[in-house]
Amino acid sequence: MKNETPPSIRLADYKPPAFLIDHVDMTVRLDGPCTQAKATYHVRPNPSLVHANGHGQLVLDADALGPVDVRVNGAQIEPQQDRKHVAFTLSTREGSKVEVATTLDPASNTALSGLYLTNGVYCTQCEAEGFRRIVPFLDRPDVLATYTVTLEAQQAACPVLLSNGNPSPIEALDDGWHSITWHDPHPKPSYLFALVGGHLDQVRDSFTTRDGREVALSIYVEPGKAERATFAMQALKRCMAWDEERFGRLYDLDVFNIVAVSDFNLGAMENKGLNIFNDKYILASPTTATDEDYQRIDAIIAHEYFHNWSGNRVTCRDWFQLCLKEGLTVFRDQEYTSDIYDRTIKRITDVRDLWAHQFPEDGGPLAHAVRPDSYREINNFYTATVYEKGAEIVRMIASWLGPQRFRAAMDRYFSTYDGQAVRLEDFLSAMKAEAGDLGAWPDFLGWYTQAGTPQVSVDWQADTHAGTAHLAFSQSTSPTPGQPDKKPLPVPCRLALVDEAGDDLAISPDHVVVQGGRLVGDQFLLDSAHGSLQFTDLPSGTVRPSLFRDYSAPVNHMVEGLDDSDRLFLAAKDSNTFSSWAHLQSLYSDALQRRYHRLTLGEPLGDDHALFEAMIAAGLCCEIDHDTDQAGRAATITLPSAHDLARTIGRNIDPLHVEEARISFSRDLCADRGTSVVEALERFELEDSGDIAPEAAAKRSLVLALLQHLSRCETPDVDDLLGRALRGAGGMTMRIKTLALLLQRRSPLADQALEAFDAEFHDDPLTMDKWFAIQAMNGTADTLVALEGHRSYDRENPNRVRSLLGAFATGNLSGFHAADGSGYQLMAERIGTLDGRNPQLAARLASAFRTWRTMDAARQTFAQAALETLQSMPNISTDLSDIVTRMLE
Ligand code: 0A1
Ligand code: ZN
Repeated sequence: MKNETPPSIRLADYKPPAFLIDHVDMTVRLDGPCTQAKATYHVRPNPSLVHANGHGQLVLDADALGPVDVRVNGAQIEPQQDRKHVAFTLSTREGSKVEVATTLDPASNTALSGLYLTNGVYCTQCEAEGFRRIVPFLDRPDVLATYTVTLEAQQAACPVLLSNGNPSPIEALDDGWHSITWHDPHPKPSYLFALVGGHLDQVRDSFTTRDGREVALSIYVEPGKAERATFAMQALKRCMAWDEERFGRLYDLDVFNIVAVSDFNLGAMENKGLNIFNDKYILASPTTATDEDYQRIDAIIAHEYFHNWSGNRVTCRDWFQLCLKEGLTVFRDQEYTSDIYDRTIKRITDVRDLWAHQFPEDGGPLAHAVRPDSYREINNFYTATVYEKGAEIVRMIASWLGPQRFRAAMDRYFSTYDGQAVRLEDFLSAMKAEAGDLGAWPDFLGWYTQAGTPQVSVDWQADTHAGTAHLAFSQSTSPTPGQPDKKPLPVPCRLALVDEAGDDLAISPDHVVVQGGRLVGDQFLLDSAHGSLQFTDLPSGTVRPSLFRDYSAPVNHMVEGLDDSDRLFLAAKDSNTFSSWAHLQSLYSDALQRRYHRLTLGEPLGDDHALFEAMIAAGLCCEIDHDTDQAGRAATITLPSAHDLARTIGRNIDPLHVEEARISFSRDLCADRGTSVVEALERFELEDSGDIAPEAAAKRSLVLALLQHLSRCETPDVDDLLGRALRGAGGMTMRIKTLALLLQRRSPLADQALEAFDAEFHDDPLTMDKWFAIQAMNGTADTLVALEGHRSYDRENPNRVRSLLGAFATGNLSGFHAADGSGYQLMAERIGTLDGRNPQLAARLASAFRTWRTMDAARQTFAQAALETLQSMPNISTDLSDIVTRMLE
């Protein structure tokens, strides 16, 4: 049977709704398979449209609903109903009261969109189009209504009943039932609706806003897990204070609730006043959570909280504008984490993530603009491009404006569009309005509408005798699906000229000739295909350029005219710590690529002695154990990831050689400078306090970065060292990471350590996810099959599935891309099965295939076969078919 490709929805076809719904009165009776949802809508014709005949069609969205009872102004009617719509005629002369009622079975909703049951708790997920799976509605973000929601349930089954807004007192009903009414005074789109009902433990606190309003804060977790939510509560209070201070944003309800659930398709959801979280991003204790887990909890709590303004108070007109809320909110959460942790490390981590996830997306078959102009399934656009590249664009705008102007522009944006559903153009117009004397406003919209990563080539030439230097820039972007022709974008390059002492030279505008762009402060804005800076009157001595400081634009840049010794100099001396990290990374990347190509040709790997020296100097110099910048040193000696290396190689890839290039580099580093590495480690005594404070975490990151290199040595004493580090682990970070290293080097100590972990944590699913993940990342398809039979595995829980199948497909280059096609085949089988149950999850897992055309020919044949098998499944979901089709096009 031939599958039909779902029709595309196009931005150009946007039409305002014919009717508006101002208020929703809703009653949900939570009663297992007989759950009832009833809603009354206060509907009026959209006054901004001309309604000719006195009546029009109200077409409500619906999805997977049974029969719907509809009444208009009290009278029952027979609507036209198909799988996706409920339609009927309404007066356009006056408002109408529309009542709808349906019966639902939340337990059978395995797609986790709409109203579903997770571990016995009723919960909802309505973004992007889940509300229509509860009741028929104008389920689009430009229909904003206030909501009054009454929840009824048996007191014994659902002592906790939550929805958006502020609560009225709970009321006892007959027969052990009770009810509560929540009222949300802030008009909101339906995707921000939420309800929760069940047995949950509560962690309480409070926050007083700057204007003196007391907000009751609660985090609800599954029974017995409250202790693990204390960090999350601290994080919540911290980010509420930060948003007041940094962006002047205050909270606007009497209560703020967070609920942690164990079945959730993504990270968390910003429903108004009732954030619902994947419990992975709430629950933490030092014995079960890693340093990264803690930081991610901080970041995600902040992200969802910040949406209260960037997303909820000012929302999106349509789903094409998704990055209006997501890119902006990621930028805000990045700024927050930079302030509370370490700004440079945060920038390095974010840039590494961008390179690892967004660059491959932008360079492959799933490439799309940050604001796409069409989509088949919106769920597939919650991507690194919309989120992370979207945040990079906001970062460019913020740094173009500078802190004061940007803050004024954000204030303007929030006050102008409060309570409205708007477009990116509106955001940009607020930014532009505060640009003051900065000159012509750059075409930042181009960054949102054009897909693909710009390649920027820079050529550096200096004449020391003449005291002149020349920087020539050119930019181009390769075609992406549906966008063959690309235009130049405004690319801000923050730069400095660095003298022999490592100091930045003061650049006087009188001594620079600028072409193809503008120089404003330390930013050169390249806004043409080609541009240049000609410097004169430079002081004597060697001068070198430091470019794209703090990664000032999300581009792939190559610099000609700087040799290895120049880059080593800059790595050691550049005063911009991000750039000095980036110089070393570019040297590692070149060395790894060289090794890769030699491996494919069977040639000797060569010598990277000078680079090893630099690495040791930067990463391990004196007093390392008392150094305050241990996290910086760890980042400095960490190699580009295998995926990043594969991306830079680009085509005809043999993943085994990619991995071997990295392994051999660490092995040779240890052969060359192993004594220094071991000595440095010995100074730490390998005792880990397990303390979660940032300084302790920084020390762990450095120890682990060193151990990562050492673990590639074949000498058996490395097993002892890793064994000692494992035994000395005071918390989960050292424990899981050293265990992963033992596993990676197939150490005889690994099995025993895995067993001990299993014995201790087998009934703690979130912690076991780590145990599954490290094995998935270091095993084969057979390993996965064996692990699927483990007592702690659950094929129906998204976190479990991601920890096993997701970790394998995205964290195990040679396993997923195995030469015999076994990785592809197993993944395709599992994705196919999963699709019937949870299409969003299946589609997300399938996107791991996106690099398939960069592999060697034999692997491509296997990958194509796997994808075609999926594509020909008779009942393939829209979600999965959209992803697979785009990958095969
Ligand atoms: N808006 C949320 C992300 C999110 C989107 C869709 C979901 O279900 C399909 C769930 C969460 C955020 O940015 O955090
Ligand atoms: Zn978000």
